[in-house]
Amino acid sequence: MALPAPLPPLYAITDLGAAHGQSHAELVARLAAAGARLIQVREKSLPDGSLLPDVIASVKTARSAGALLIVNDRVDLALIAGAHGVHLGEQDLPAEVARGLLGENAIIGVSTHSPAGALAAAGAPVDYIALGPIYATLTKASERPPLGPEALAWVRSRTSIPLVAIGGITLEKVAEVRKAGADSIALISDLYSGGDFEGRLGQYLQALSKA
Ligand code: 3NM
Repeated sequence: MALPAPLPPLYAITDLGAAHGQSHAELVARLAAAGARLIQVREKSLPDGSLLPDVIASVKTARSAGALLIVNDRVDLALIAGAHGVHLGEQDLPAEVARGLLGENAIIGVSTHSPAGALAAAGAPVDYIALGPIYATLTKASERPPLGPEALAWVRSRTSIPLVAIGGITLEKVAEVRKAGADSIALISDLYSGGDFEGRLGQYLQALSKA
């Protein structure tokens, strides 16, 4: 497992909806230049064949900028592109299977949606566990109620595995989720919604350096 310790405190996720015609790779380049060291390419719509060249370019860009590039859901694309790792949702391949395909050096993360689920996932061959939604989010259509930072704290007190907080995180919540035990915070809407995501990312890095 090739996850740096500690996990970079900011986990930036690409969103083509916010990209105004840019590719994932262009977003990755801008996120990395602004200081992101852990970046996920998240693409829920495009078919594999269309996405592949963009993932390959994203990996190349991230590598040359010294950032880690994680592919959401698609283990095959991560493997072909030589990504640093993959982030698995509940409907994706099991972590054991992804580990078998990607090897010991790959970074494998999983989404979990309850404190008990997060704790159970800590027994799988994964490098980090994402828990969410911590707060209400419009980015991911789901019936799930927000778990609150106390869910993070519950998991933190029971396992030392790196924890990523996701869902509805804003700049104002940084101190709270860090205090609850999040090693890293994953961001989509609050990064892009104001239009100047590089500036926003800088604000996050500054807030995280103190929290
Ligand atoms: N996964 P935003 S919440 C992609 O609960 C994703 O697992 C979640 O986006 C989970 O920062 C979420 O805009 C959306 O809330 C995160």
